[in-house]
Parts: sequence; structure tokens; C-alpha cells
Amino acid sequence: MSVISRGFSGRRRSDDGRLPPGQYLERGFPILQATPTPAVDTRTWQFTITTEDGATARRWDWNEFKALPSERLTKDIHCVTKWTKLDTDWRGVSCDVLLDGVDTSAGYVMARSYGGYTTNLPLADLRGGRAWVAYEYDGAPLLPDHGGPARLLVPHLYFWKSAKWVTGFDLMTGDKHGFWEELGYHDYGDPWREQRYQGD
Ligand SMILES: Nc1nc2c(c(=O)[nH]1)N[C@H]1C(S)=C(S)[C@@H](COP(=O)(O)O)O[C@H]1N2
Ligand SMILES: [Mo]
Repeated sequence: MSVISRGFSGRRRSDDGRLPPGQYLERGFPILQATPTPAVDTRTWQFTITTEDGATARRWDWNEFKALPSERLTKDIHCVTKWTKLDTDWRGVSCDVLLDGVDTSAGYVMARSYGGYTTNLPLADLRGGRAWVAYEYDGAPLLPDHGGPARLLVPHLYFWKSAKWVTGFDLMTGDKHGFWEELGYHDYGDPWREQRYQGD
């Protein structure tokens, strides 16, 4: 932090405007999950993309996935339980790379995970440099409790959309509920519009 980043309130200016409504600043990295951490072996790991007709359009094993072009990025993340963590540091493969050339007219995606977790998103939100399949955190392999070996990272939506232990995307013509959405969480989940629950 530079000296000029201190505003008159004494708060770091870099935090100003970065907390969505109803969120508080978290300095640790909480672990939140509906099921125990699954054992995911990179020797059998795979990531697949299926299109709306059920066909498998893309498949990578771990070595193929790690050979894809990756990016290191710094993002703020926002959990619906009201914590926000600033400047989290990741490496991952952009979903633009994963979806490149996939022939589809689907509007939605179900992300699915080892262990059975699912979450739905508009396909457009995985495009445009806004979503990654991340496999490093703070310069080290992503820990299993945080979704390692690889998790979805969609920082512009509440963090439940960032499926840990992700194993692929199923492209869908219409929207469907994933795990938390079926239990009442919002279909889209924009933290800046406080879309926590269905109807928000
Ligand atoms: N597979 C899977 N992914 C998941 C979840 C889960 O229960 N299972 N929980 C979600 C929720 S609610 C949050 S807030 C984040 C938490 O990620 P973290 O444990 O790395 O902080 O993971 C999301 N991804
Ligand atoms: Mo969450």
C-alpha cells in the first residue's frame, strides 16, 4: 500500500467501494462446503464440456489441462454468508480458452463437481475474461479444502458459483437450478445487486 492510499477516514482507499452491500472484510480464508472434501486424484482427473445435445465437446486430462495457456490474476471474492476477501491471488485457465470453438447455442451452464455439487450460470458469464478454472492459490497448488486440484473461479458472482473440485460444464438451452439454487439461492447471484436468494 502506498502512502497516498490512506483517505481522510484512515481507511485504506483501496478498500473503498470494493465491499458490496451487506458484506464485511475478511482477512482469513474461510472454508465453506456442503459436503466433505472429496479425494480427487490428478491421475484420473478429467474436465469435460458437454453441449445441449448431450455430446462431449471437450475433454482434458490433468496433463493436457495444465498445458493450456494460464493466467495469474488478483480478484476480490464475495461469499453470500457476507464475507468479502480482497486481492486473492490465483492461477488458472480462462473459460474463454476452455470454451473456444465449442459449437453451441446454449444460454446456460451447469458446472459440476466431484462429490456431486452443481451450480448454474449464464454461459455469457463464463466468457469475456471473467471466469477461470483455477489450480493455484498464492503461487502454490490449490489446497483440496479450497477446491484443489482445480475449481471454478467466477469472482463477479457470489462465491457459491465458484464450484470447488470442478469436473466440467454441461451447456444447457434453458436455466436449471444447481445445488444451492434449488435450496433457495439466487439463479444469478450478483453481489453488487445483493442477489442472495430467489426473488432478490
Ligand atoms: N463443490 C463445491 N463447491 C463449492 C461449495 C461446495 O459446497 N461444494 N461451496 C461454495 C460456497 S457456498 C463457497 S462460499 C465457496 C467457498 O470456497 P472456499 O471454501 O475456498 O472459501 O465454495 C463454493 N463452491
Ligand atoms: Mo458461500
